[in-house]
Amino acid sequence: MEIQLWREILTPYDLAVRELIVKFEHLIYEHRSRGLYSPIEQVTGRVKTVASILDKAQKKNIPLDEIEDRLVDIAGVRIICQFVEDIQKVVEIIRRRTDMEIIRERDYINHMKDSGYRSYHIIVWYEVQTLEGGRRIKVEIQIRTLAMNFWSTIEHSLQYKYKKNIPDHIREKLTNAANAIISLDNEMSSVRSEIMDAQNSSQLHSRIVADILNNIQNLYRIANKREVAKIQDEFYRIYELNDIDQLKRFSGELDVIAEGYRAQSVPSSEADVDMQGD
Ligand code: 0O2
Repeated sequence: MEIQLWREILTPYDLAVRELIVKFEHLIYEHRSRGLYSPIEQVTGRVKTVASILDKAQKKNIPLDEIEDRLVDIAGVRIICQFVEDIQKVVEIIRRRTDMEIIRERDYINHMKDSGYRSYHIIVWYEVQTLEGGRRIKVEIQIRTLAMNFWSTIEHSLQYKYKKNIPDHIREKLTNAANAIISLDNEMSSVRSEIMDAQNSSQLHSRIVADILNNIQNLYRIANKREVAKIQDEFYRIYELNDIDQLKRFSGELDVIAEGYRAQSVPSSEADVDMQGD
């Protein structure tokens, strides 16, 4: 058998994981920057350690030179959602993407494993560019709720501690906890729209405040300092009212003032540009 240079073998997997994290995080950003609720809450990823690869190959009787063909989770990305309903939304997003091709899906949400494990798994082909050209990499994407992730993280650590032979009394507690997680996710789903509204308005609030402060900062450079100080005092007064409609109104008025100053300062700068162009 050829000598296996693990660092070289794993480099494209590392690239795939890092690229996919950026792409899924960008989806969060796209949703939030448009004021939309993001079905993705967090994204993490990892390349399996060599020890874990060797363990799994041994357990599944996979010859070392077939590892890359037969192990599908050397590269793993985990997408965490707030609500069970979000999982299917993320699955749809992945199905629509053209930069990953689905090899297979496993629904451990509706078909919980005997251990109590719940998660949605999608194995995809994903292409990375390396010095040798394009390489198609298999990546396992696990999609689950925050609560499911909490359970599986704890259970995974216990599996590691007890070398997969978790004592019965602990197994029983884990089963109880898995049932509690189902109830917790169901309870959260029943107040999903209220929670989403609360989060959306909190994001909207932060965006309006950021816009106002940005306008004040810009005005500070071009407007009369006393007028800007008055605007800032007015902002703090309205902020304390804790009323989003008042903040929106103030932000709109400030936009008009800022636009007025911008309009005043444009002719000279445009003239500068025109002169430079001549
Ligand atoms: P690690 O350490 O997380 O990498 P397959 O050949 O694909 O049919 P496989 O790989 O066992 O067989 O597929 P499966 O069952 O879909 O599991 C893939 C991964 O899901 C596991 O990878 C775990 O990360 C997770 N998983 C599956 N079952 C359980 C479970 O009962 N508890 C926990 N905590 N996680 C689970 P690895 O390589 O086993 O582990």
